[in-house]
Amino acid sequence: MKKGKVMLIGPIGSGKSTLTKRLLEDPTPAVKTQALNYMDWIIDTPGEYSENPLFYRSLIATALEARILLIIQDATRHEQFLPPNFAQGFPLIPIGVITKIDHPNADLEKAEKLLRQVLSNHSIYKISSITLLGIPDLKAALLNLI
Ligand SMILES: Nc1nc2c(ncn2[C@@H]2O[C@H](COP(=O)(O)OP(=O)(O)O)[C@@H](O)[C@H]2O)c(=O)[nH]1
Ligand SMILES: [Mg+2]
Repeated sequence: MKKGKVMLIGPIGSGKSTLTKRLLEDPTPAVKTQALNYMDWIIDTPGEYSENPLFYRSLIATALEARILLIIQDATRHEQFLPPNFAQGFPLIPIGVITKIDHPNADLEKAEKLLRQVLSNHSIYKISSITLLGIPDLKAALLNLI
């Protein structure tokens, strides 16, 4: 029996919807929406919710249905929108994911540093939704926890 869902948070364009498709092995392309998207055991949240503190209340309300908080960091981005230790505000298991590790501009060291600011010492997975590197490991870990 599943005890809760996996809620993805992260800025616009960080790869949340594409990762959702890969985890669910859904071959259809990810489309941009500004609404919460419930797909099987995953809740994909709009990037606006992570970029604008006015939406944090929505994230916290949505978290009631979740067990895992998956915090997405794009390996090609050099900024962190979320405030320090943001994960601590949620009664969920926080897990970090660095996306786009296949990208020529990926800076994994920088991405990990940015992610640690919000996640402290919790687990971080590194994945590519293009080459699928790291996806099976992440999926297995998540299914084991929910
Ligand atoms: N190179 C590369 N591009 C990716 C990866 N994941 C997503 N993208 C691209 O990044 C853009 C934003 O992805 P999307 O999943 O819509 O991000 P979201 O706004 O967080 O849902 C799209 O053009 C994707 O094709 C990845 O692992 N590697
Ligand atoms: Mg999306």
